[in-house]
Amino acid sequence: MRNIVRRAAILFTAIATAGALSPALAEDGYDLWLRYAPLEEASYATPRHVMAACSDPSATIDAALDEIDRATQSMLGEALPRADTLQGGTLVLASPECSGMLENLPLPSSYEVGVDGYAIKEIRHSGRQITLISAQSDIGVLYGTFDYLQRMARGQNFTGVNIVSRPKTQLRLLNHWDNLDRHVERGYSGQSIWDWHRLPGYLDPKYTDYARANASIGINGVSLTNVNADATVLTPHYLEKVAALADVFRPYGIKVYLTARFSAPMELDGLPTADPRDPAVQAWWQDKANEIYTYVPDFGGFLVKANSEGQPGPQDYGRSHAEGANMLAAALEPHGGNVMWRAFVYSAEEPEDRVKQAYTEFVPLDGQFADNVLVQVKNGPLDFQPREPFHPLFGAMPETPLMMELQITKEYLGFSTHLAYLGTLWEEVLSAETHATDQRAPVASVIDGTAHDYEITGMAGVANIGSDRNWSGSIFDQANWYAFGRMAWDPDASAEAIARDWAELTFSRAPEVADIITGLMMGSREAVVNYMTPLGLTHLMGTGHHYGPALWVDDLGRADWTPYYYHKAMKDAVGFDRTETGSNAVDQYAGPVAQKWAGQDTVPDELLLWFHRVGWDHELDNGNTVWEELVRRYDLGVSQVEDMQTVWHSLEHEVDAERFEQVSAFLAIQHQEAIWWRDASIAYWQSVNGLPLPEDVAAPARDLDYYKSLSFPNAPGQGE
Ligand code: BDP
Repeated sequence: MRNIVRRAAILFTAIATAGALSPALAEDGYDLWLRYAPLEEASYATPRHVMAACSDPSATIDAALDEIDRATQSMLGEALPRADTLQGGTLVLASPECSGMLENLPLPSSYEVGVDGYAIKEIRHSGRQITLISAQSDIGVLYGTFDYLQRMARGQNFTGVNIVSRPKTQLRLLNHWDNLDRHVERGYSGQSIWDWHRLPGYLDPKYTDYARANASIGINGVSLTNVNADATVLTPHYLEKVAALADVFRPYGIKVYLTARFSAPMELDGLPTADPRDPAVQAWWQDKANEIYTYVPDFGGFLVKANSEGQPGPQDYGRSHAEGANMLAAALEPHGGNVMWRAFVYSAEEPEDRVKQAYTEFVPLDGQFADNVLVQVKNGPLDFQPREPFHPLFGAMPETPLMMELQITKEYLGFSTHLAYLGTLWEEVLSAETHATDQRAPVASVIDGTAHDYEITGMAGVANIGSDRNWSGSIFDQANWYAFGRMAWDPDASAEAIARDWAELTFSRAPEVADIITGLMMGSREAVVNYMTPLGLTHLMGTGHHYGPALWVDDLGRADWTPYYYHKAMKDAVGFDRTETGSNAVDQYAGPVAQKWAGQDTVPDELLLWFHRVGWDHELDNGNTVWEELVRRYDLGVSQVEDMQTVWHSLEHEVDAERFEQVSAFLAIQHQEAIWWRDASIAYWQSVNGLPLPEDVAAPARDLDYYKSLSFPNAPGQGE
């Protein structure tokens, strides 16, 4: 971070000495990373014409051609002319579906690109130099087109280009937690973009732009409704609306999915039970699936939250998750649909340790799920915290395809105002070694199916999209949507490379600007961890809305909803003992991982208080006591935000005023709230441990009672 501050200072001086630069045009963020900013020079083998290798292009090829028009118009000043015959310098789109116009084009094999990957190559064909975007399907061509245009927007030189890209997962989904009344659970960017009331009559053009944005990063599925589901969406009145959205998304390769409320047969048709073993219930779901497919012939399937946080499920009838999932799977199977059954469960009775529950409930079911079921597992065992270890289910269910669920919306990382790039959080989890097989087996290899030879694979991200003009509530939150798509396509992708691509597309391809923005993003999540939950602390947020610090709360409906449950701070010690002497949750990990994390001296400091209960005077490797280090990290978090502000301000003349001002204002909010977190946390810990602050450390601005007295009944995004 210091480095970036230095680089930013240099840039600032350079700009000041160069005199005033022309102010960038005002932008409101609507165009996302698809701004296609004008290119100053066109020295990179820019094509002169475009042509699809088919006389009767599909809607998907049309979408690709439209995108090329739009992008080249914007970047080059005029849209590439369409060619009818092959000429030198033509950009050609081709697939087995889009063929017939040109003989013998060298299409990539399905071994190279799978069903929806692509190749972008400069080749000689019939004596002419052309650039060929080709695939095994039209969707692959569309993905290749988006990649090509984004590379052009980043100023890439295409001479001799030879790119082959193949997604490593099959199902790449956004999960919207959107209610039918347009409230978005954990949404911080306005209302739901699905305007159910005006659908199907009015198709907001935004739906098409949403589909374009998703296709541009390879997302191929959208679950439209909240996991805390409303059965109403399964009624004909709503299915018509769902079908209208599916029609808009189809050319972009996006399937729709719905959340299925397990008790729907009772709620919609008065069945006396929703027991998955009851033939009438099974028949109800079969009929319902058949009906849905009459509206949406390529319907993707159901996403289900069952027996979790009060949602109905098979356990209400003494049946297992597998029995519940398999009943829905059987209804979808004739149509080719899938069930995504969530593993975010914790029992109604209070367990000894909530983070153990999913593993305890699901591992015994390994091998019992139908072939078209995926179990969808959050990245960590608790709940999308700023830092958690990876979920112990990854690597522990070799017979059951596991999808990873990430949270793009920042429920626990500062809503839409805190700048926190989540690419680094996801990379940390995906690259974590599970030791699930004898080979190297990072979590990514479980997700892409290679560790256990899964036949279906996928990744889901809880969307951060709403009706705000900039889609995600803040400009930098768009990067999290973008990074999710890129990592779902390639779970081994580098968070830094993704951040750089996004920064170039979203702000500027000038290397010094992109460098600075990338640096800002790369350190941002750790700053949040430092001022909110350092050293493996977790779940310290305000009750219900999860806004701001509430470390002191210890008396809610159930203990495992309270912050106190997670830190258990007392005069002599702090932290949750998850070793043998405590809940032994650490034992759910494979041997080498468990061993490392079970030792107070071998666990990384970042996870210390997640796995261990230690004295405040416990000494860390750097010589600090836990208390000294906690305080140091809070201060570090605050100063990291200050650095982010300095860095951002250095870009004032490089970024258009509208986006510059919004980011500046949000960083100021983040700074205030980082101080709030620091002060409230320190005030609380001191009330428990009675320890003095290390020398030269500022005391909290207010007393603990003040922080406790704050209340935010209208904080956005609240749950049910
Ligand atoms: C928690 C959210 C809650 C969700 C739940 C879930 O606070 O709103 O319903 O996760 O994933 O993080 O089901």
